[in-house]
Amino acid sequence: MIRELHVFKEGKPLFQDTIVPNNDLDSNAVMMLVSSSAKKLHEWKIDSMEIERFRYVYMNSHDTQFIITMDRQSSLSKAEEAMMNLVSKFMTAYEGILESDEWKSTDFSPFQPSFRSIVSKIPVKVCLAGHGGTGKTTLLELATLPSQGPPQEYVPTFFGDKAFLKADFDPYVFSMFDLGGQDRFVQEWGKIIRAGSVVVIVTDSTQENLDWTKRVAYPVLKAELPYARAVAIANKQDLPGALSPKEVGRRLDVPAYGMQANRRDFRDRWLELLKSVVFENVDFKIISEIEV
Ligand SMILES: Nc1nc2c(ncn2[C@@H]2O[C@H](COP(=O)(O)OP(=O)(O)OP(=O)(O)O)[C@@H](O)[C@H]2O)c(=O)[nH]1
Ligand SMILES: [Mg+2]
Repeated sequence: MIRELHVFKEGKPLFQDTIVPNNDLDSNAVMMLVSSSAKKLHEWKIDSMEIERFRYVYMNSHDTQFIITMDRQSSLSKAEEAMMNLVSKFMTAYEGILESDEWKSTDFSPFQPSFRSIVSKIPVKVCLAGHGGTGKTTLLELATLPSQGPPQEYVPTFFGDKAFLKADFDPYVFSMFDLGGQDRFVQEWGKIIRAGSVVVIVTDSTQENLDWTKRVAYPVLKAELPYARAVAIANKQDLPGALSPKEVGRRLDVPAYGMQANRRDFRDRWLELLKSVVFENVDFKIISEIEV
């Protein structure tokens, strides 16, 4: 997932678009560092550096530095492709201006829609992880097949499934990966979740299931996606004895949100939660920082 674009020339910011801000780092200091490296690159060469859970992809063209901020683990090759695409669009529009002094007085903000349309082409990868029968496929269908209503029967998912989700998430489109949660499929998760930005840990809010999640799912997630964001779903809140979302969150060390995935009227809540996690407007946890 691409989060920001910064463009600099002679140390001056020409253009900036922040879709999801980076609140963890001192952005100005990072931009100074990255743009000074970008300046040394040959024309059309791309390089990148990683800091904590972010990756900065940068390029130099016409003595102008372009810097994309992305999630560290999302696809580098797709971000590089986006970079080539956006620099070529930028040059098509502004090459003449950059080659004279005119750039000093030019407003580059009309470039924003072009940048955002490039961002839209890379789906944000969201993974649904959890044990068999907790409600992952139910959640996937609740989000993506609203007219059918969520399924009521349990049909175990083999290996994994995937669906696109387009809603009020502009400029992002989500690619939802529904993992098979039976024990025999968990060893395959690594292949499926690569390049994920967000992991939704689905539980049925029972102690037994939380124990499984910590024992079986956590090691895979920590090994494969340490820099991804995680939230937990305390599903099946209607069943007697269900632990409260707060208690589920405490026991998993990941913020948990209550849900009843088999009920159509929970769709809005579910979509709103997904959106808030991607835009970082609710509490989440970075997987490597989970402490249980
Ligand atoms: N009572 C109750 N049942 C639910 C709820 N959410 C889902 N279910 C049911 O629980 C079962 C879960 O099925 P799935 O969503 O297919 O489970 P899954 O997590 O995809 O399982 P695997 O594919 O094996 O990993 C279905 O029968 C759902 O109808 C809920 O909030 N309350
Ligand atoms: Mg399933």
